Amino acid sequence: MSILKLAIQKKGRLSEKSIELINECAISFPNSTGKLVAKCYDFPMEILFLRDDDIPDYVQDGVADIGIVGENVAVESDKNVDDILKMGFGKCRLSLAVPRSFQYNSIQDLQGKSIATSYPKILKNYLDKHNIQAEIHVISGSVEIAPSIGLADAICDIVSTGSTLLSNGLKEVEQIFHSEAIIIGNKNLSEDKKVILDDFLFRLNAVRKAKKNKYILLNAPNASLDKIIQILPGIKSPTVLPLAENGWSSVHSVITEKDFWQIIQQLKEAGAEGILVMPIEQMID
Ligand code: PRT
Ligand code: ZN
Repeated sequence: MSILKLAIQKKGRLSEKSIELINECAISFPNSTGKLVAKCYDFPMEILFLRDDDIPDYVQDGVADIGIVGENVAVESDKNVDDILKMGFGKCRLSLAVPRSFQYNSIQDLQGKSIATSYPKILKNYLDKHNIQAEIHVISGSVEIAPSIGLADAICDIVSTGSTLLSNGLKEVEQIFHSEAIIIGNKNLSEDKKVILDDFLFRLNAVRKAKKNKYILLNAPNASLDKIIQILPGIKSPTVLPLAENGWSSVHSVITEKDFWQIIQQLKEAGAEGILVMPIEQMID
């Protein structure tokens, strides 16, 4: 019986969300800190806890079959692996930033300058595309302090809210790469492992789709039903059931989180009462 080996970040920004998603797929494992491997109780999968930078290498070599890692790390590592699925979390961007006093008008202003980064390959690729010759200083941490200690004129680093740049007197001038967590996979998975992977991906998709949607129940006077049904963009048409009280119905549907508040407001204006909104655990097509 095959076991699919999934590598996740041991400790860091992607760890918690990765574990949460696996658990939401009804897959559980002993989660004791300090462990390097955990066998899942109820699914033919083993979790390997690794430093994120090691994951692409291990997946390429087949030590792990699949891995959850930032696209920034996967692309920078330049390993021969498959991109399987974007996970929708761990979103960030890789940006160029310069000291606030730097008169920046265009990428041409970085011609001949020095840039500190932990992402030399992605940066070099971007600079080459724009015909910029710059000196790249590879440093592995605290890139944002490089300009203030005179190590570089600019930096290329991960930005999320921008507050790290701000507190180091830097301004973001170019966004060069957008990233989120992805699943990468070994290129030579056995047929057995592919079957397990498909099952895992099926569950993941159902969980992720469910997260984006809510189940909504409301009561409405029959006279308002047409209007209310038009507002609800459900998967199919909503379910309408008569209430014990004459002239009233209960309406059930699924709405996406995106337009949520706008739809609720419209429903209230159309006469809906007793609106209940509930999370959905899984959504299976
Ligand atoms: O120990 P290990 O090597 O496994 O972890 P790590 O320290 O290398 O990585 P970690 O946990 O910091 O990040 C893991 C992944 O999360 C990254 O590879 C990105 O894909 C993603 N991610 C999302 C981020 C951020 N957001 C982020 N904000 N990675 C890093 N940052 C850092 C950034 O380097 C900078 O120092 O946060 C700072 C900027 O944040 P803001 O909000 O101030 O802009
Ligand atoms: Zn790392």
